[in-house]
Amino acid sequence: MFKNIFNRREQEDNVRLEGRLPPGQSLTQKFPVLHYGPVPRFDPATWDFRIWGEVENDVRWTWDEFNQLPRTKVMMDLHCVTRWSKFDTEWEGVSIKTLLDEGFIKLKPTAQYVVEHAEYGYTTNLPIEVVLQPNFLLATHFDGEPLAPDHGYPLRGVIGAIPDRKDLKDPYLWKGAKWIRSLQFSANDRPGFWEQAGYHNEANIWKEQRFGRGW
Ligand SMILES: Nc1nc2c(c(=O)[nH]1)N[C@H]1C(S)=C(S)[C@@H](COP(=O)(O)O)O[C@H]1N2
Ligand SMILES: [Mo]
Repeated sequence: MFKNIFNRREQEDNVRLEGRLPPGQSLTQKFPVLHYGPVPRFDPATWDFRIWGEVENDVRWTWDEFNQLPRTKVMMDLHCVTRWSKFDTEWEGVSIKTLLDEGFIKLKPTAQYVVEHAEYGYTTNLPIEVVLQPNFLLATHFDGEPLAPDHGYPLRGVIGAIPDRKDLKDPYLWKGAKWIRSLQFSANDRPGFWEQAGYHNEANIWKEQRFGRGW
């Protein structure tokens, strides 16, 4: 127990030296649960995932169909706007870039932004450029196991920072919707749940864009 506390400081010093600790963040060894509202129930018989909006063809996948899509693994550091960071987390799921490259979806040239829609109406928005980066995933698994219900089972958007990829845009974790049910491609930016509540629209972790409109 005490060993863990000292160990935490040591690990935090390490990631700071490696340039992986964004300003105002501190390392946690736990996996905090953070969301607004209740945890939804999952019914595989009625669950679907849709991609719609500025796309050539709307798609709708059942849970079985979703699980047959090509899969990707990525290691990322997670950064929550409430100042905890969790390092070296492993995610597995479906990459939007792969769906695009392999012809599972086709965008209209007007598609510029994306809205993630989750159960109970939670939404969050990102520019298309960011959801096509390797640090955004529609994730079914965390650290080799299916997501826990309160971390988004069966499917969540997740966005983190990949070490040594400072070329990518790195928003805070609220830009990954747990219990995600659809992706809407849009011609214009549509601020989501926290963004409308005053969180920063861009949410860049390195610039500490926590609050303030930014849009
Ligand atoms: N559906 C939904 N997704 C959500 C949220 C939420 O309130 N509802 N909160 C976001 C916030 S603020 C954070 S920090 C992360 C937390 O993910 P975790 O609970 O797995 O740590 O989920 C994000 N996704
Ligand atoms: Mo958060």
